[in-house]
Amino acid sequence: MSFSEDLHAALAQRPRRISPKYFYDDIGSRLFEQICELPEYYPTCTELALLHTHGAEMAACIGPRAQLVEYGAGALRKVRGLLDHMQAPHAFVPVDISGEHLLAACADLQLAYPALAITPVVADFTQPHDLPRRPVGVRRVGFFPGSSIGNFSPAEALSFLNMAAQELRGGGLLIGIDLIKDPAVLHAAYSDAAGVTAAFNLNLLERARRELGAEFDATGFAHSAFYNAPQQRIEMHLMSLRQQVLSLGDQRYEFAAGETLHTENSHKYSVNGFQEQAALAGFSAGPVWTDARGWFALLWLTAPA
Ligand code: AVJ
Repeated sequence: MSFSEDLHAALAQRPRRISPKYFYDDIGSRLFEQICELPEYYPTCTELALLHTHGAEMAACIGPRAQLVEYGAGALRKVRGLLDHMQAPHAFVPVDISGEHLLAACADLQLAYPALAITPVVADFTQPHDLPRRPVGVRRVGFFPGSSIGNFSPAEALSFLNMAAQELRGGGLLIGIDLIKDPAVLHAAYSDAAGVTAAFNLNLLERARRELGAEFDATGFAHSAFYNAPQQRIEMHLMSLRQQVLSLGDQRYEFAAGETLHTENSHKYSVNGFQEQAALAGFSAGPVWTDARGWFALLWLTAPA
């Protein structure tokens, strides 16, 4: 499905919702990198600190001669905390949907690690994809940082874990998850004072204007982010501030005042809860690294044999 097809489908259904993967055009990817620098957005700095402090222990779990597969590679900053300690890595295989961004990040990484074999794969890792073959004696290990798995519903998370369990058979998975915490902390992180998250959310509509010629009044939509406690997730919406029409192609989509386009879920987990999900896919729980505040965790999961 293309952005155009998915956006039409999103606008035609009720409630209206679209995949957060459409946030990440060039401008959106840059806005996300700005989010990662925000004082309120704790996941990135917390996870980087964990990788920095415990990278050697994590690399010990990964083991020698590993083919390290990163799912949804962004700027490739985090993997450095592992590469600095990995013993004779066989290859690094970042998989990302945004080809240009991926290749630029790989070029940067190669400068810092000239001896490393980097084999980028441009693909949507939630769909069937090919990876470079794994020679005998090479362990394949997954790296899924950033709590990106939080974008999936629990059912989608399980199908990702099932796919990963097959792909990483005999190896393991190092995964970052955002932990359940005071909603006030979450609200600040997803509605930052500088308005960067709002711009990131609204960029979805701006992207539709740029790429698809959508017509609408940008001042008619507001960023809304809140913690849905029973569902254990942050929800982001674009909320129409008044009755208005958004035109896309030859369709006119009417919004009532207060109506929303649901753009993202970001699920929060407990360590135990996540380990139980992973066990359903055949992973067994290993070491867990978490910060002193208990806000974020990196989990080692051993893949089935
Ligand atoms: C990239 C999905 C991990 O859920 O925190 C950040 C995306 N959205 N601020 C997250 C995001 C708004 C982020 N993930």
